Amino acid sequence: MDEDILSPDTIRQNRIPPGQRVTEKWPVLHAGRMPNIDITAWKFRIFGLVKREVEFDYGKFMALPMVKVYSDIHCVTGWSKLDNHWEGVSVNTLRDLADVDPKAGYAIIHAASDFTTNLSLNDFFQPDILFAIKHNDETLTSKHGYPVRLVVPRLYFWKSAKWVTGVEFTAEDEPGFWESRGYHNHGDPWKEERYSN
Ligand SMILES: Nc1nc2c(c(=O)[nH]1)N[C@H]1C(S)=C(S)[C@@H](COP(=O)(O)O)O[C@H]1N2
Ligand SMILES: [Mo]
Repeated sequence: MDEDILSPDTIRQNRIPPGQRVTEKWPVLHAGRMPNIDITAWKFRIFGLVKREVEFDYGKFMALPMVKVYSDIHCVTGWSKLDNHWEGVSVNTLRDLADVDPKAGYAIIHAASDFTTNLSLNDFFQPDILFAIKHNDETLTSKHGYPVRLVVPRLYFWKSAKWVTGVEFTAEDEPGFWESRGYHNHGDPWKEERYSN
């Protein structure tokens, strides 16, 4: 197992961004109903501007090298949950497997029920970002994104897509589900990039 990766927010003197309150609980938030995932049919696909399209079934995804990340959660609705231990597949592992085209500028994350979220590649290829399978040593529960969720510690938690089905690399930005419904396109909690104007 790799060493723990510390998300930079966890070593700040003040770990609470403006306008946030700490909760010990872990609220559940998503649009629509919780999807029913059939793990035998589950696929994770890397496509778009890549030199090699890659598709994993559950067994192949679970056999990828795993990293552990320690990070904080900041939800745009005002709660922050500190001290999360995640385990999963680093974005850097996927980048190497798919051989991302230099023309790509954005990662569009696809999830169950046509949910998407968008990240510039500068925001996406960070060492503390992972496709998590475990939280605090336990397999993710369905309500928190089983089998695989993205975790983007440095941006508001809506970018951390649950029930991920793949990553598409694109040249143009494509605002996702929440980004096209009034949330900020970027979402830095330290700058309170909550809503678009
Ligand atoms: N697939 C999917 N992922 C999603 C969402 C969603 O609606 N669908 N909502 C986002 C939002 S707004 C938040 S705050 C977090 C909540 O994650 P949690 O329920 O594990 O706390 O999931 C994010 N990921
Ligand atoms: Mo949210």
